[in-house]
Amino acid sequence: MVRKNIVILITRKLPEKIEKKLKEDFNVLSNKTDRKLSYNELKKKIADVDILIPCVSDTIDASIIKSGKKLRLIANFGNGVDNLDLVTAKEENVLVTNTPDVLTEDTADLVLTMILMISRKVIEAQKKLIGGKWSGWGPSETLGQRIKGKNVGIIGMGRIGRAVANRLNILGVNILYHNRKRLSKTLERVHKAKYFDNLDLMISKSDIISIHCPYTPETFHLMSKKRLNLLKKNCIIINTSRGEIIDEQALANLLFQKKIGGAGLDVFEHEPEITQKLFESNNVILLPHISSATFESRIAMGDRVVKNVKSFVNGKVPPDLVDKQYDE
Ligand code: 8YV
Repeated sequence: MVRKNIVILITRKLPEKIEKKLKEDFNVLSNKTDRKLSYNELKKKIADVDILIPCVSDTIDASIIKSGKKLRLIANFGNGVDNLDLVTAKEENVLVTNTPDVLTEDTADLVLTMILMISRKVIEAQKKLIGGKWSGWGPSETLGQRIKGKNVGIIGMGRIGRAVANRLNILGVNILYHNRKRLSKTLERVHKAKYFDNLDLMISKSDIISIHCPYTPETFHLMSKKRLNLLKKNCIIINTSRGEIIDEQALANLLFQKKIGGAGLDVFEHEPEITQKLFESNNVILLPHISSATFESRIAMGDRVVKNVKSFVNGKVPPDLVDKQYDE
């Protein structure tokens, strides 16, 4: 159904195929250069917009939402919604949708990649070789850690946490998990996962920790300086969720002083800024927020956005209404 009176603002350049689908039916304001809109640009542009399609790089706060006098739907291109002021959206009768499910497997793949690479010090080993510092095989050269039999603590056992557990089960590790709600007995059996109500206890037992909870006011610095000090000497910490969940400065200090085994970080507390000490630490993988960066995932995320927009315009409840989620 063509509804050219409906104005949609897409803040970043989405896959061509996705933008085309929206342009066929609606009046779309797109961002051809993909340059991130400044706060003021966004505030100005949103004035005549009915539907906003933002990304994780846009902060949609109360003032922006209130500037959207006609705004009725925020169809986030992404799973996490910490970039949006959900309370104000609700107060202003603006519905919010996201793109769950479709980036789960790709994110879990990246987690596994980092766990394996860090455990076996792949980056360090390659640096040595490329840097011309390899003088040949030695019995104690670049020794890593065996994965099999290790304890992996998963914080947040929602879709992504469980997809990570599935992959790790094949490697013969022990899965420990902490979650707001305990999983059903059946799911615990499927994932061979042991529940820890006490996060500190789980952390102190884990050889590897992977973070998969959403960023909310409750999870800000969940991995505080105090908690980070509970990590085992060789512990590896992986974060593909949100940087704000870890006290980045405290983590960087531990890594720099070699008090833990390593870290794989795809997200940072003040993106795109990164704590300098992380660059100077050994056995870290630092990635520019690429956990869902596959062609397949971006198209699937876009399709989810289109579905949410179209059902909203057709007067139906959008399938990925955020209000109905977040109870895992
Ligand atoms: C996406 C993410 O790339 O979906 C999320 O929550 O963090 C990322 O993997 C990003 O959100 C796109 O807006």
